[in-house]
Amino acid sequence: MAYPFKYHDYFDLDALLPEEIRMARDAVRDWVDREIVPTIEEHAMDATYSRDWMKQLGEMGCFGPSLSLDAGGQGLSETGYGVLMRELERGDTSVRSMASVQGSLVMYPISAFGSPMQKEKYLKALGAGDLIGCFGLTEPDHGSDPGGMETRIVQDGSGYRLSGSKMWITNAPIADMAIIWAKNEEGKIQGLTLDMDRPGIRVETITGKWSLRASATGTIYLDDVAVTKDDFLPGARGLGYALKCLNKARFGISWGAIGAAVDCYHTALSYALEREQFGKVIGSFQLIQKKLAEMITVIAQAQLMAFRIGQLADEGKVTSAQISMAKRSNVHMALQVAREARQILGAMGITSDYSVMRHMVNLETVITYEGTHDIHLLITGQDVTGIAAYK
Ligand code: TGC
Ligand code: FAD
Repeated sequence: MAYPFKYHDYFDLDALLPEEIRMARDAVRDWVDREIVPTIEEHAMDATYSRDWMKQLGEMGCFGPSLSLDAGGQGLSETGYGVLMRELERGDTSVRSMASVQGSLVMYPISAFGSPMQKEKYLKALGAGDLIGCFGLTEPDHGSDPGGMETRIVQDGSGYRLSGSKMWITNAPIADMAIIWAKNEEGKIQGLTLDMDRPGIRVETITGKWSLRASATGTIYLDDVAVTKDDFLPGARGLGYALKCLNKARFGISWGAIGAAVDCYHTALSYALEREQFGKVIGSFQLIQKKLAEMITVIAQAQLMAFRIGQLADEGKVTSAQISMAKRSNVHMALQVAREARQILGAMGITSDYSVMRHMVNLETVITYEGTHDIHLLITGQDVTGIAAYK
């Protein structure tokens, strides 16, 4: 095994992967170890990122890996997509977020709901990382309830005008184009593609984040932006189409969170086997072993859930409720593992000498974006009772 210690796969699930996915996994693993691990603490401390990451992620096929080659993807399975997100998030959630947004929230809707012109214009360039996309659904007053959005498309002669604002948008400050969701005059939600250099678009970077510090997050202000029917995603009319994109990204997150958890576990295990107190390594104390044993148990459970939803997705059978359960459960698991790992490291756990505090604060975003922990619980509640308790 190439990584006998660093990568923890208790039930040897990766042995079930076909060779092409293991090769893609190894390429991404090596890149994370080479490019991300040595620089990420400094980027996170300084709230910076490297634009080169986008191009390099494109070269490795990390954007929409399960989309077809024609659609800018790699033609891998959905499981393959999950594996790559897991590898990226072992480095940092910010990097996995870049890939989630570009592949699942920008390329996927264009490939599934776009016009031939939109596909031609954007897909290959996005897949290669030559263009950067973002996805604007959330608004200042509408997060969990995107159906209440206030961004509007109104007819203006032969064209239309788009007005409103989108907040908390990953990659907005560096994006060349956006997928924007807005209501038309009949109150129907419509998806659009929008080049960010259009007059009337202004982006403000959100500063002061303690989480996802190596990711650019912004607010997009849309002030009477001129759009035409050619900008509409012809196949995306209704909130359900935005939610279909979220299913793809949530699936990737349910795998990605495992990467963050594995890195925290690995760090804690290594530390516990070196750090001595009372004349012994702390890993010899029962309470530390209890923490480590419970951590690897919940990681293994999450890996099993991720593999199974991967299989279901590959068979075209996975439901959005199953994805919600996996997103909620695996992100919660990762946050618990990060918190336990931080305790094992004692005071060192709060420093940038180790990755755990960074993962821990990143996971505070992951448990909120793409549907909060409680919204996903209510989706499960609705799935099992048939009653929506969130409205
Ligand atoms: P509701 O009336 O239940 O549904 C509206 C229509 O959508 C259908 N639907 C779905 N379709 C596909 N996939 C899903 N997961 C779906 N869930 C619902 C539904 O059947 C209905 O269809 P139709 O034909 O009857 O019209 O909608 P609602 O307004 O009551 O809301 C339901 C709720 C609360 C579950 C939903 O709004 C929700 O999931 N809220 C959470 C919002 C969210 O996750 N936002 C994420 C923003 S993007 C982001 O965070 C990116 S971070 C990326 C990164 O950096 O990695
Ligand atoms: P709110 O919806 O205001 O929720 C606040 C609290 O109320 C939560 O605990 C929630 O669970 C609870 N709550 C809400 N409704 C109910 C209910 N019915 N029953 C019980 N409890 C409820 N969005 C995008 O569109 N694109 C992006 O690229 C993007 N990137 C993001 C990046 C970062 C770093 C962050 C932090 C967020 C990002 N988001 C993005 C936004 C994200 O999806 C929202 O923050 C999320 O959906 C929650 O919305 P909110 O923050 O407005 O919280």
